[in-house]
Amino acid sequence: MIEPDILIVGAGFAGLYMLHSARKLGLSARVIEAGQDVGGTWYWNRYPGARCDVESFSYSYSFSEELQQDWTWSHRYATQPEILSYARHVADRFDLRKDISFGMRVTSATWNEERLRWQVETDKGQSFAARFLVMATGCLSVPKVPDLPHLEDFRGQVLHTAKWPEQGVDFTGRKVGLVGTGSSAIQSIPIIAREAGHLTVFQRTANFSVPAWNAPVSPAQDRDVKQNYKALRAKGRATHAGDIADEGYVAILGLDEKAREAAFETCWAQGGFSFQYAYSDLMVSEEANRLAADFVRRKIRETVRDPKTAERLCPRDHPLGSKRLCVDTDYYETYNRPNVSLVDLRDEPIERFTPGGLKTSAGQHDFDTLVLATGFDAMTGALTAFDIRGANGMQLRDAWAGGPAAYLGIAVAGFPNFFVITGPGSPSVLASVLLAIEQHVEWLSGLLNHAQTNGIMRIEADRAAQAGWTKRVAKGAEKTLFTKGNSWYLGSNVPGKPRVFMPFADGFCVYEKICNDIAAEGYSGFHLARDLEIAR
Ligand code: N01
Repeated sequence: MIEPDILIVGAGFAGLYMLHSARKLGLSARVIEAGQDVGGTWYWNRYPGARCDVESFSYSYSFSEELQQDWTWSHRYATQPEILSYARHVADRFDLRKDISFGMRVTSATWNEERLRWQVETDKGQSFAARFLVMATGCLSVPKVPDLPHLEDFRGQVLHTAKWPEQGVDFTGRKVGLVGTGSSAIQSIPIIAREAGHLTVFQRTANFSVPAWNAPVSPAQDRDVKQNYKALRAKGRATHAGDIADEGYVAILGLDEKAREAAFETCWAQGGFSFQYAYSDLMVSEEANRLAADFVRRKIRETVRDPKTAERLCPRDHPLGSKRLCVDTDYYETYNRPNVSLVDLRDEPIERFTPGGLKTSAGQHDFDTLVLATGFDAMTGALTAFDIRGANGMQLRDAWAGGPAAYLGIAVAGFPNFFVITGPGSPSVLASVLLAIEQHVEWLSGLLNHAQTNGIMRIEADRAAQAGWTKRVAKGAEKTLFTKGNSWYLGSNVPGKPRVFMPFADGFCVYEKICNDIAAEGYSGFHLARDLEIAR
């Protein structure tokens, strides 16, 4: 039995930084990682075209000045292999690997009130008893294969974007069917189309996508960012999106038609999330959102030559941004290729899979390779995938049967000494995730340090404080248009999952201030107990 101070689940960016921070506190730590290497999401998501659609200068650690000065990003948006090399570099640079068990999965975690430790079992038979359990399992780490009728009848190769074979897939000459039009699909479709004999995209919901305009980082740009990193990072922390990109506060409804079109064109030309970050009313006013959505629909019609296909690609049933905005390179252009066709599953629903493809209400579609770009059981999937039993034997999945509740999105009432990095109820996926991770790890390190110095052995979120926080998160989301689309933010893609908007929508800067105030008040909303107090 190994008895570390902290057991961390996951060696993605959250787990790596948590390990590094635990060591700095003088705590012993062990990381359990199912993959054979570090990287988390970037280890598993190797599909063609996988790259980060948040800019590299934001999607990188800021905690080490030496690291950010030494590492050079090749492109505005880094590819999956480059981000994976970065994670490996971090692991080596800070000598993290020696405290990571690779190829091992946690199967259960049970709180032992007498020992004030988490008893953790793994699929390799190795047991751990840790004072603190930190879930660094990621928000998008449990791939979702939907219930597709008679999928088992299909005789060809079936691939999921989030479980891509390490050796890659050669699509040359193949007939490919691809289900989904979220970020993973929108990144992979243009690349697969270039290789495949034919690609048929099966779309259920048309999605909004804006151009990435990806480009190499020039030496001058690299120099400039490195000289100004400190200020840029501070700027990022002060924004709602937690991103170093400019965050405008222009109200779309405050602009006349000419100014509005010019503003949309400017954002379009900048590319990426600036289109969402630029406006103060985009996610709160239906009218403002419709104007922006109309602009994107016009761009789709200008790009896609076949008017019928263009119309199918125009999203109509949700506000722009309510399903996560996609950022692409040549996505809409790809539908001008003669070897690409689009099937709208709203017009012709899937009836069943067949040995050679699938049959919709309109007829048979043949393919020999199926790509499922069908997403994840987001935000809670990894936390409810195995048995986590807190005080009184309560299971986390039962505690969350009506939807997740976590104080600050980091701690759960009834689950002492248990913490979630970027959990539901924190900005997480609505912020630049690397910064969201850093903020959580640093805040938690402050709490653990407080516990160390004050002899605190047991930390638990107060139930009433948690209920208040959950209400606040829901209220924040209700003020926005985020709740108006069927998205994984709401768990809509998982049948039976309670419809709860999971991220904190009021903004990263707002959230960080609340966390800091709570720390300054001596961690209000937490029960902090010394060993002796518990014994009494
Ligand atoms: O998954 P998704 P994803 N029949 O859930 C469709 C992050 N990410 O892997 O919308 C037919 O967005 C589903 O249709 P619908 C990013 O945060 C980041 O693409 O439910 N279709 C949808 O079109 C992203 O948002 C990067 O109607 C079915 C698609 O499958 C998140 O991961 C890159 C279906 C799933 O889209 C998830 O993206 C990639 C069915 N039964 C991903 N079931 C970066 O660059 C599902 N679909 C950082």
